Amino acid sequence: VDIASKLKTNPAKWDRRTIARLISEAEANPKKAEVIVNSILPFTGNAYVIGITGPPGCGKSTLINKLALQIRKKGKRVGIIAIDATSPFSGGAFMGNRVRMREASQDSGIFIRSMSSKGSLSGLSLATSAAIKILDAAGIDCVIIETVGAGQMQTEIASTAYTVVVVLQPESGDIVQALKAGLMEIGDIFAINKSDLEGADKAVNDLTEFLSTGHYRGEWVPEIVRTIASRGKGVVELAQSIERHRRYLESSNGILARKNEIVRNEVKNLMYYRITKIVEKKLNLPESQEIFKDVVAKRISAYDAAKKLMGKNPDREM
Ligand SMILES: Nc1nc2c(ncn2[C@@H]2O[C@H](COP(=O)(O)OP(=O)(O)OP(=O)(O)O)[C@@H](O)[C@H]2O)c(=O)[nH]1
Ligand SMILES: [Mg+2]
Repeated sequence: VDIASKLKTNPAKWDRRTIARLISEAEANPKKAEVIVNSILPFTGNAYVIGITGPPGCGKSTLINKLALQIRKKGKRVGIIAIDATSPFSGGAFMGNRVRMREASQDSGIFIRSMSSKGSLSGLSLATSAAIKILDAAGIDCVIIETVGAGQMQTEIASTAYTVVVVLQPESGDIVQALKAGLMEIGDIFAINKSDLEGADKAVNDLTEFLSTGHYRGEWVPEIVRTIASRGKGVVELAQSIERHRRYLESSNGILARKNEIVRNEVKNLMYYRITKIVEKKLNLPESQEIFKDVVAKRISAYDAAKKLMGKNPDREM
């Protein structure tokens, strides 16, 4: 199967069905993901990856919809991956994202895809990295990833994207929440969305004050942009800010540092995945059942059992 040539493309004609199918295959089966990624590797590395994160309901999808259309005006192709953090608490994120991005979904130069974060250790699924590469190899210039920045693990977007936009709304407590979720440290740009609502000035002031204490990574001083996503206000400024950050990274060594961080994170996730598989296999070995009985009977401790099992190689698949 020459996936690469199918995907790699006569730029005039990009095959959405192939992209969609490859992402589905990568999502369903890590072995397939490996085959796909390995075959398209030479064609990757050109797309610029932007992460958009923030608390639930702050307007991320609405903003991405407008941002994607703005980037399209420069003639670039845009891929959007909305990570659906389906949890018992937020059932409807998937539908919400779709509805807010309707305009963008009608643009022939924009490809939108939702992916589940279910079953991942880290919030972003293993398949997300594969999906980014598939879009990249298909000739997409810019990939935007939407993640909900709520839990502690959600800062992984910082190890996935080149530019991270943290979206906040001028609600009392939003900045405090963002602080707790570790979002303040990862934002290259802060969008105070819903600036039509009361409290926007205060939010900007609070944020400016917080940032003046130097709580950000690297030398780049995060920029603050006011937006009203629902009316498309501030979107040009946001796109310009992203472009400034990109130029900053490219003119410093920042871009290489980020690429290293991203690769490290990806390899780490793949290692965890493999180790998890091995642990599961070991737990199912017949000898393991005997070892569990030994622990129940207090002949050995759980610590000893774990050590014993670590030493056993169920097969050579590792
Ligand atoms: N007043 C106001 N409402 C907005 C603005 N931007 C978005 N909204 C509304 O806020 C609600 C949530 O918007 P979404 O774009 O779905 O927010 P989200 O952050 O993607 O939400 P989740 O993906 O569920 O976390 C919707 O009802 C939007 O219409 C804005 O600038 N001003
Ligand atoms: Mg959304």
